[in-house]
Amino acid sequence: MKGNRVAVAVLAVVVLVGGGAVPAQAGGGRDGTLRKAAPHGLRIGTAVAGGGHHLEQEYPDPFTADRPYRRVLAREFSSASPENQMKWEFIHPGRYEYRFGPADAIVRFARENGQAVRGHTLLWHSQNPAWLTEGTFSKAELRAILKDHIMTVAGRYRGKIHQWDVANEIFDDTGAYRQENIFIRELGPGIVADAFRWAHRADPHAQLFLNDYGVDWPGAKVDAYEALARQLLADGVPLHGFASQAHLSMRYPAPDQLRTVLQRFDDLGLHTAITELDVRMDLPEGGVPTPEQLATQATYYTTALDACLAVDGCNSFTIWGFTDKYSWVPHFFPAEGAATVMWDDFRRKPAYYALRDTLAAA
Ligand code: 9MR
Repeated sequence: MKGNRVAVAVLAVVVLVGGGAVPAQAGGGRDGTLRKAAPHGLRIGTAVAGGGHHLEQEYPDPFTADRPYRRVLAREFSSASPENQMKWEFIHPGRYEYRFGPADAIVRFARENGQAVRGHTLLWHSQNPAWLTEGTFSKAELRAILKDHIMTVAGRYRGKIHQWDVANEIFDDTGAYRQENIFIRELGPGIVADAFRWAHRADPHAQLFLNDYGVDWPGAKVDAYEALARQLLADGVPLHGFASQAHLSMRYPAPDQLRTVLQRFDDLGLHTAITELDVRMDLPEGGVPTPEQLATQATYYTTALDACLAVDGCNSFTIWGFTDKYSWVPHFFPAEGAATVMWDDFRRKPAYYALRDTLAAA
């Protein structure tokens, strides 16, 4: 899909040697953007900030209130992932009550700006409303509740969603089904296949994904996903993709095995994607990263991007927010931060330029 990278590199050299006026990195000049630099067929996305941890901050809703933020969002990205606005607790606050306004606004904005939307998420153990987790339901009721939710939410955005994270974080690190997931605990793991079937019925054009963190290297969790994917495909379940969220920390090595992981799912005929990339680091006293830290961070970002570029069916590359101003990281990892590609005022970090150059060269 993204062509033979060696051939592209050779072509670039030929252009340079030939002395032609064509810049070697067409999309990567000073005024380029990530979306313009990206090769055909690869969506470059970001989380669209709102809900979740933002609700506890003093600033107003980022997506609706911060105009410079919206400008960068429109300019730089060809895909948008509602950070919290499509999650159960946000979009389905009462058993018979849906709140679509904020998600509708993102879908409209995306359409106006030529952006795809990644729907996030339909089946997850976290950020579920109390009426669901604390209610008393029979198994039949619970099943009907999940089906109604998926048909209603995926149905509302039918034809407008590029990819849905249908099942999010369903395995723990040992590869066991997470028992915190109310649907899996009460109804058994077979509910995962049903969720995909319902999502496909609601929106036949959306690519339906498994999505998780901690799958950037081979191990029990990746094995569990591969086994599940094989089973779902063998059973004719509409599964179309596997995604690594890729929440990375510089406390651990760069994700140099991510390509191998993605390839395993590509080999099954699935799309792959990076869906929530960020790279957090321990901040020195004063809170400002050193130039060395920023350079290392850039290599983590490009290692993840290179993994996607190297795998044919990897068609979506999303960072989990583009500015530190709104990042979830410091609120969940108090000693770490600076995880995104732009400072609070949207000035670009080395990681931004590294991504753009890598895209332009691909
Ligand atoms: O960025 C999201 C933050 O605003 C929420 O408070 C948090 C609650 O769990 O969820 C964050 O997004 C998560 C995503 O939905 C799933 N993968 C992990 C992300 C980071 O926690």
